[in-house]
Amino acid sequence: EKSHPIKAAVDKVVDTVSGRGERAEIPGVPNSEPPSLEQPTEPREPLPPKPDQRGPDTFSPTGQPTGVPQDKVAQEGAYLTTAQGVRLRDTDHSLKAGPRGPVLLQDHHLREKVMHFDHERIPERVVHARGAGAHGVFRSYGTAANVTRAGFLAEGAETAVFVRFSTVLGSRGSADTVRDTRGFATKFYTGEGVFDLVGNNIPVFFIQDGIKFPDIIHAAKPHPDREIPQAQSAHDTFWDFVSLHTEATFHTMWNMSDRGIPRSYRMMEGFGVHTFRLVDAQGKTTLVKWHWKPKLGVHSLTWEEAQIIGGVDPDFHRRDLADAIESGAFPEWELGIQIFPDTPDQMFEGIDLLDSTKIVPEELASVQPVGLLTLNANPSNFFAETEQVAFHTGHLVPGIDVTDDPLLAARLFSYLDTQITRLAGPNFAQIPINRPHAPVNDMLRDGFHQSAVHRGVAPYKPNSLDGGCPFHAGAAEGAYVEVPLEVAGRKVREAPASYADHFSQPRLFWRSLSPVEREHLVSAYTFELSKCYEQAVKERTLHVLAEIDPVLCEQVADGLGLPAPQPSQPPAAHLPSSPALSQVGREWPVDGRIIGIVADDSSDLGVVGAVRQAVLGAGMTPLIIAPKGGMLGGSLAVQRTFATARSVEFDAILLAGAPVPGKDAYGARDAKAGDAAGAGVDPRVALMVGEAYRHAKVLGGWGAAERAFVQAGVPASAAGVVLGDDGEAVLRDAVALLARHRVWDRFPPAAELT
Ligand code: HDD
Repeated sequence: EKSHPIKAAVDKVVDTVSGRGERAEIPGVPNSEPPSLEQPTEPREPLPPKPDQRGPDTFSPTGQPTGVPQDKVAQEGAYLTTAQGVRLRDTDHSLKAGPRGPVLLQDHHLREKVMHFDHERIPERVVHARGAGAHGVFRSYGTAANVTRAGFLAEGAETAVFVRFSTVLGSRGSADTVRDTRGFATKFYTGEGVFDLVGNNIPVFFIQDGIKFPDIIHAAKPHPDREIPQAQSAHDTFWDFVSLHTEATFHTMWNMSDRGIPRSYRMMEGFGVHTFRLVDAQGKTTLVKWHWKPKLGVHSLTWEEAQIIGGVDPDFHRRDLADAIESGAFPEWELGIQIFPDTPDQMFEGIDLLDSTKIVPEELASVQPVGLLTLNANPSNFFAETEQVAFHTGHLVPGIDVTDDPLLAARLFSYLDTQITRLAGPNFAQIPINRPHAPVNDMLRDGFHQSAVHRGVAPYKPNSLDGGCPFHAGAAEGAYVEVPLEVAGRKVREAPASYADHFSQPRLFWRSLSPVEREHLVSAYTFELSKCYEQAVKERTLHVLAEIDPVLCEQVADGLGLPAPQPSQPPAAHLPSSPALSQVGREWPVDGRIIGIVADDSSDLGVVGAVRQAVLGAGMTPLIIAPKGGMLGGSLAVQRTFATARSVEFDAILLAGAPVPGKDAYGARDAKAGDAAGAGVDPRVALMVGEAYRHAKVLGGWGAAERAFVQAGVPASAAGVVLGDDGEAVLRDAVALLARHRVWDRFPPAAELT
């Protein structure tokens, strides 16, 4: 009987995978018996566990590990087994009464397999559901040792860390490049217990009091009736809330600025937002704000680019982080602190340090570096690590304490509480990624998912039956001791008078941005409000903008086709600015940037190869883009084809000539003959170059590239278009421009914004 070609192919794969005929006979199971899969499949080598992925050790009252083999959590031995460790012979067929008969209820393997699958999902985080994580190390400079006794900030201390970056609003499967705040949460596995710094890439928050958190999130999440839009603030309920609740103005402004659409997690600042209290060995206290400063600088996408990526590569930030780490371009941030005296009023230069909607400009209190974070390993398993990691603002170590910021107070409750639902019980600290790297000897017992095997009979204090163990530690033994502050006050539901100022810092921000950043801000407000249906919401937001700056308000009003309202009082004449708030105008390392090199058979492949090497030599990633896959000219590997490449993937694009239309390009045969050579440029290359031009990216080329640019509508004389005869010289000039991220001079902003 002649076998169908597809069946023959499947049988071949099955034979290869199962190693049919090469294995010893299983006792009592003749190999010849149908059905066809008589042999166990050949499993791959189990992955070695990471050193920090140990299962929970438990400690006896004397502090000795109990020796329970907790590493035996999964993937031991070569054979497929049930969850009970029983080896399986077949996992592809249910147990049936005959090949076409009914499935038998006694099929315990079927029931176990499907039961477990049915329960594979856990609730996503109520906010920050979409994220990406990485392991790393934090090396302390010791410069904070005079203000805190935290051991991990002592000179030369090295601490393992896990960082999770996230968006706030979207669901777990939403796109990375939406306009949103980004989470920047760091777990330090210190020798004195876990310290979590649960921050964002924006230094202020929407609300001053945590009791408003459900309100802002309900307003910003998709509408409850249709559950749209996903991962967006561009809708009525968000703007309804923030225009009525004007303490959100400053955070909203950061979101509308380029900070809301980062180029990469590697190119974002991070902020602890609240003021924290540090304590030194003598008990002296200091107030601080935490800052993460990226070594690669702060860079953003353009809004059109961000939207295109949302469709073309929704995993853009996740991929970027993992690729960079895998290629050895380890992202780094310096941790810094702004230091303020711990005065009774907890104010600094007139700024209320307990108000998380305010910054302290860096010009008033410089950020002092205290250590270096390096992310150097990707997670081995997304669910086990990135999904199950549980951060908490109350995970503090000796030397770090909280302040009375009412926003922080709610967080100190919320982060523990939410894990009970998300991780289904109180024992989430035993999940490997959450385990401290310090010995644990608590008196917490039992509960869902308890995996520690505790010893002793007296999980209470005082006790005599376990010899009084475990013992209390004093400060000398590294105990966490709260700062003994005086607390007094009337019991009221009120905010202090200083919290009423909602506009002075938005004004400072507007004044501190460069003209091109102001233009982006205007466009973002205009875009978002144009997406709202309610006229009253748009008009109310314009009133808020009028309080910030008349030009901002007029420009947005113009875009909406509405009149610009007047501010409630005339704008102050001389307002300060904070140059540190602007993210453009400086030069930064180009490590890990992606350079697309477009080439075809007509290109000089020797030059292309040399440019490719030079890109690698500069610590960047070259991707060759050609009409089809495989090898170009038999020697140069192609990474992207005209069909799979899109401009948004590249930080700069170089043309090695003028690629003619590939035969698979729609409309290729109709492409207009461009010039005397009689060849138009491939429409996909034209789209790529045109987009990169609009997104203010560096473009370069040699050979016939100029013709391709002109045919793509890109003026060859435009700023940031580098042309020449020598490919390597073109690359050098392009890299010099890339150090400034984008060629903003290409599109000078309107005179009103300068
Ligand atoms: Fe929050 C998650 C950051 C205010 C309640 N928050 C969460 C994460 C980050 C932040 C980065 C994700 C952590 C991770 O990757 O697992 N949140 C902030 C910052 C805030 C802030 C910087 C203000 C300064 N958060 C805030 C308030 C509340 C919460 C006021 C509640 C009253 N946040 C939560 C939460 C989450 C969370 C519901 C969801 C998942 C989780 O905690 O573990 O508890």
